[in-house]
Amino acid sequence: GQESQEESVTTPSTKNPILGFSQLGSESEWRLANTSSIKNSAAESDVELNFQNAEQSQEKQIEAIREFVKEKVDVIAIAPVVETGWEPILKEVKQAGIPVIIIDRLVVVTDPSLYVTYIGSDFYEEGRKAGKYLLDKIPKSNQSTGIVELKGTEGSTPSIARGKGLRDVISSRGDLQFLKSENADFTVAKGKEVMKKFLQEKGRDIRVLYSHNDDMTFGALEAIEEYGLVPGKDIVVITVDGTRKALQKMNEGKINLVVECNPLLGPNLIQAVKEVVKGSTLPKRIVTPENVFTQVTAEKEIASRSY
Ligand code: GYE
Repeated sequence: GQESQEESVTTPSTKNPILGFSQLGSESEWRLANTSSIKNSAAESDVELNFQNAEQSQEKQIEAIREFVKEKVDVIAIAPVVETGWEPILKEVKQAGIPVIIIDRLVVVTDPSLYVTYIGSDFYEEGRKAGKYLLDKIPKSNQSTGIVELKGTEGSTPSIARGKGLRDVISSRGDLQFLKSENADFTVAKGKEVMKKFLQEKGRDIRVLYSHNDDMTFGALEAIEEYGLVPGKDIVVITVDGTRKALQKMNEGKINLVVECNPLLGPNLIQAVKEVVKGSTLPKRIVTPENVFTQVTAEKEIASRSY
């Protein structure tokens, strides 16, 4: 396809494009799958990848980006840990003339020319899907139904938008009530710790858990079982991501709904890098199509999941 066309054109430079990629961390199964996808896609292409893991620190991301500028990489990709605080460093990169691709989570900037494109999921829609399921699952009643929420990293796009999406859908249902909502950083350990606390405080009033990712859900499932309740029955469990392990837990009846969020962004990213290097104009937004899984549809998906 496009590659062979490219090869037939005689270009003076044979230098492979260098991509500096600042990954935000390694907090979850989703993140590990995302990292492998990007590394594998780069390895299969002529793009040379300079990969830096910031372990949840925006400062580290900014340092890595500055280093990429010094090394004069051809393209910089950033999976930003939080949404705000990027304008100054992105201006430095722009001044150096290096194009920026934002991937996975979004940055909030007033000047849209600070990045070329944003590749990632529609997190607001994911939240809406969770909300729609809840409307169907819990029939309107005079008695209120208690919801607890495990949010992801504070200030991160998926956490903000997943929370808002669900709320916007269920807002007209006064019987669906949030008892507790806290950040648990997208990790198993934090998910367990916070869910344990929720149970100590609210006990059996908790009828629904809305967890912003699978890892926090896995921790929460342990907390629920240790408390002596049955996840999936006593507490309706809704999770986001759709790792194989989550689909397996669904198969065991412990999760009621998995809202899919696709981590396999490597092919999209490498394609975008090639286009940018060629000088093509990219759409400002590249969205990944996604599904939901119920206990009925999860089973046949398990075998084919690569993450
Ligand atoms: O849902 C979660 C990860 O930014 C979409 O980050 C990503 C989220 C994903 O830690 O598991």
